[in-house]
Amino acid sequence: MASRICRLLMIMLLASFVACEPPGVLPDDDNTPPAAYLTISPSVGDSTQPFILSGSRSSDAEDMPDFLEFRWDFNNDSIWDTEFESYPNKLKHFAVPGKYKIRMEVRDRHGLTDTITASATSYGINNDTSHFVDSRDGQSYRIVRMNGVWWMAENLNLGVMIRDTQPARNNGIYEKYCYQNNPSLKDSLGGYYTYYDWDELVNYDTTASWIIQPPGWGSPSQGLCPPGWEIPTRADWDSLRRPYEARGFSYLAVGGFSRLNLTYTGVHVLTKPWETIDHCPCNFSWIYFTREYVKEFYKRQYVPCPYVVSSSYAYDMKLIRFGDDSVFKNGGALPVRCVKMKE
Ligand SMILES: [Ca+2]
Ligand SMILES: [Ca+2]
Ligand SMILES: [Ca+2]
Repeated sequence: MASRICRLLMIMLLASFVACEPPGVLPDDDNTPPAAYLTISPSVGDSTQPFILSGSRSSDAEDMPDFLEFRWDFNNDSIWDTEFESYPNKLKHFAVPGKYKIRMEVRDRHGLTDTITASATSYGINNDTSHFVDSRDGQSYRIVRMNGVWWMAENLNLGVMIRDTQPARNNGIYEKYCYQNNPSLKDSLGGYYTYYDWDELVNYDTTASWIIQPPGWGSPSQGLCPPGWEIPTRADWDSLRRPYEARGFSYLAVGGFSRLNLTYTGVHVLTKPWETIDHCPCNFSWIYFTREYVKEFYKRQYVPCPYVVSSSYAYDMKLIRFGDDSVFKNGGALPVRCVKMKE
């Protein structure tokens, strides 16, 4: 009799367990693990940048997203750095520069889990900096190494200033223009060199170094750059830009962590007032000479036409043919950055 009562109690107890299970939840046997999905935005940033880590696109066949829980291992050392939480996002700073592998685990209501990793790169101030003295006139330039290439971190300032009503000439004198005919702005702006026939900048060298070459094949073109330095090619600008694209222009601009201090500038059109609206000396617009050739009709003959590299906005960097309206017709003057010749 006692054992019957006991069995009855057992059955009632089991029944109560079944009855207590919330409606809509499947028995464990039919449950499947969730699928982890992790995004990090941005994936590259500086050490002041908040990174958003988000598991919100994780899913589960049985559970609504709101029922999933997440925990985090911010340095992928297999030690969880948080408990399970229902909120799928984390905001994280990486104060020490480096590449971080982040691990996230998602758990459904039955305790099944899935993990995933993703990477974020945090960078700090570029300490690969130095100084360089131009042996021709003793001027010192700050230089920085970016992606293996040494760049001048100031605009070239070689030569004597001529007023902006006067074209540069092949007279054996290095000639430059200065913003508003004011040479005291060297520190921020340097010199401007005329494109008038491109010749002053290339120092009237119309010989072999200026023959048309496929991109990346051009022989070194010193032009007015210091000995051992050359006018950047498109490939140089690309190598500068691409690894840093996600960092935004602020990385390259004045005060940016690259210390390249790209500044300014716009184009100075000879005999016209300096542009102050679209091309103000400011941190958001700059145009520099670069060495890139396309054989095209220019000035009544087919010549290698150099391009200039420009940026106006955070992610925008483009090459413009100098004769385009956007750079103004009939020449003009532009600042120059030089890169160290590759060995
Ligand atoms: Ca599930
Ligand atoms: Ca950890
Ligand atoms: Ca000259």
